[in-house]
Amino acid sequence: MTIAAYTVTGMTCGHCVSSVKEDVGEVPGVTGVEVDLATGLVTVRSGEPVDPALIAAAVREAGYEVAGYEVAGYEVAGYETAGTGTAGTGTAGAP
Ligand SMILES: [Cu+2]
Repeated sequence: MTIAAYTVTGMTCGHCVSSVKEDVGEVPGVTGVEVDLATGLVTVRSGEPVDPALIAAAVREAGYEVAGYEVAGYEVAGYETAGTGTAGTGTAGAP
């Protein structure tokens, strides 16, 4: 399983969270989406790595922007990662 953490900007309320969850959840291969409204962190679980461009497109479709992302705790080239946290260590949410 792959866990990727995306930093999404522009979300302000529960409706925003729902929109992002819905659109990102429709990306092929995605098995789970968790959103932390306070931090803008969107945790995406998938069986195999999903092209970040597809996630970014889904986020944009929902009306928001991806500011950065990390896969399994390390920074990935292509987006400027906001912050240096270590999301993706498997602690986001109980099974
Ligand atoms: Cu909202």
